[in-house]
Amino acid sequence: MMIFEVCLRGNRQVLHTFRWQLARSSSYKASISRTKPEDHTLTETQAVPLFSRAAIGSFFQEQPVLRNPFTQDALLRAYLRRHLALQEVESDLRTFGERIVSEIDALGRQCEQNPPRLQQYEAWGRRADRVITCPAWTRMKHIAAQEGLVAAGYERRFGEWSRVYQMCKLYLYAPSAGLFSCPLAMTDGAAKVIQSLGMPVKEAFARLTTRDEKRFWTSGQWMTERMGGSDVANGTETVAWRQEDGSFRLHGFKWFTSATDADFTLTLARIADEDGNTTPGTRGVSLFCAEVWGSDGFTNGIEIQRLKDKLGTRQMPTAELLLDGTRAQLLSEEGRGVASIANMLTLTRIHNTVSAAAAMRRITQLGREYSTKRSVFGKLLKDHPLHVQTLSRMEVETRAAFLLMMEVCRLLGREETGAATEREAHLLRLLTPVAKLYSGKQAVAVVSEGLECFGGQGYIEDTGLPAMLRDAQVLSIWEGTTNVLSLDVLRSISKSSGLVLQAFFSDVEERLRSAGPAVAPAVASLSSSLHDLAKSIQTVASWKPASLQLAARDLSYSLARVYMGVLLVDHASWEGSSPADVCAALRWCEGDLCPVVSGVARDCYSAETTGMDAVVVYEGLEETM
Ligand code: UCC
Repeated sequence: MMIFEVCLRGNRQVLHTFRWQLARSSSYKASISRTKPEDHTLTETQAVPLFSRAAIGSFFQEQPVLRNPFTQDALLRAYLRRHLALQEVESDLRTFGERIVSEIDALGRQCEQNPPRLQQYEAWGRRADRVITCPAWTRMKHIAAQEGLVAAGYERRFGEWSRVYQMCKLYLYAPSAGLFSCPLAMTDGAAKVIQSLGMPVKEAFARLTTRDEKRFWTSGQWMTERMGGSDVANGTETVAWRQEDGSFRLHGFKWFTSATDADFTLTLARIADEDGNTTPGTRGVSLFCAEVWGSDGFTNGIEIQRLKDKLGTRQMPTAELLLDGTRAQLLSEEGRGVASIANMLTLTRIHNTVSAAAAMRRITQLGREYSTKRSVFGKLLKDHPLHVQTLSRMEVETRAAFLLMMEVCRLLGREETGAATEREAHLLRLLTPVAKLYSGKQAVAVVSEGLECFGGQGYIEDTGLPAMLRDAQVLSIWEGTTNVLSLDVLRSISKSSGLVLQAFFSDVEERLRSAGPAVAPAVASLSSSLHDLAKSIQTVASWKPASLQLAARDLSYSLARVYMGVLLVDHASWEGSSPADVCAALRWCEGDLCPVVSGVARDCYSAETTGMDAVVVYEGLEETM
């Protein structure tokens, strides 16, 4: 925008420096162009009326508006029509969508703008260890209980579809939740663990799964220690000392504890024997639970060292904790800590997938809405085919992530109600890490692309858009990074002696057999990818672990892309599908579905390749050390 600086000189001295937009008024343009540079003199009457508005111009871009995320989501509504045509579910989600627009979204913004603080000491020196959160965060907790965002998964009002119903609510909620979705994920995971261990702490379970906002508890998940991170089994230093009453006192340092204001937590520690010795490795790790706060309002033997200064998720307190005699109860069998907390990981990884799909859906909805009101180069964005192509690519990614997320939730619901076949149980085990690792990456890419749809405004804090990207970035990190989850995919294959892959192939083949003619090119592409994938898997199956691990990420991506493609085809083949469903399936299958196939064909995972990678990465490192 061109701005002129003009000095006004009148009968008095120089008055002010004024700035105005050259382009605002054509009569102005004409008068300026007739004026020589040295004659830029205006009377005060001429300049001031313009200055009062013209300095910032009269054009204001209409901003994107959040509309009811349920009514705006054609695929979600179609999915429910197809699988769970219940008026009660639809009307609850519609009402909840309205609540998100009218109340929850603003609370989420308030959480972002008023991040938690740590009060370490009281004024007179006594340790306080209090996490001070904003009123909106507390309100989120009440809303979560009222809406049954955890409870719905345990009440099982819709039988095997209860998880689908619960996760649909969370999917609508997550992008407006100010990250309260995180404590809810861990609360759900803790309830699941307690249930799977035969309800050793009934009162805690009741509180974690209640709709009563006064009784509702959230849970933390303290797994990460300074040496740990991904390697929980070797990095856990916390020691548990047995007490006479059968409880334990924990001593250790937890390096990364999310939603530290939680009421309750699950955590890992090594039980010390009478001589104070502990067992190393995974066999030494046991699972405990503890209440975080005492009835006096002080912590249960916990010092909060500091709150983490994070890229995103700033709405939520994440802390370093010193456990200094924290009273805890043993939950798992001794030495079965990692295996027992795996149920929590399954749940939080599914929640992560829900949040990833939800972030994609929200940015795509906003970008689409904005395209109908932003005009550039003489027409609305929606009339620029290149822009629509970008939105379409975002939409296709979102649909693929959504369908995979729903499938995992459907399988979880079937498993929990005893309805799952053996094949479905295997699929749930395989698809949980596949969905988490792939959707986490997709969310970062789609949200980043989405920010571009708003041009420079996508980079401006008070639009709320940058926070979406910051918060998306964590989705590929916590609950297992992409590589750790790729290794979990290998773990699921080896632990099941390949049965998870058999389940995958038979399910995919079955779905492709019932695909409709409208998606024939997609089916052809999927069939040929499936054939190549099977051959590649046969090849890598005989490899040594090191090469197998090198192929793990590409293999996981291939499983994700093929399965997403199959779900898109399956949905598009339903008699109630829309033209958009068909186009999305066709578009998805135009891409490279199986990166591992070309990797195997080009011998990318051999020992020599490892050498090549190291050469590329470490050139010059010595000079800088
Ligand atoms: O990051 C964190 C932030 C919390 C915020 C939560 C937000 C949630 C999302 C919200 C959305 C808004 S908390 C920290 C997260 N940390 C991790 O996720 C750890 C990542 N590391 C791994 O997953 C590793 O692979 C480990 C810890 C599981 C590796 O442990 P081990 O002991 O070395 O591995 P093993 O020996 O293979 O497994 C030990 C046992 C085995 O069982 P058994 O003994 O019966 O054979 C495994 O089969 O654990 C079992 N196991 C599993 N079972 C391991 N992984 C799994 C699994 N995924 N499913 C079932």
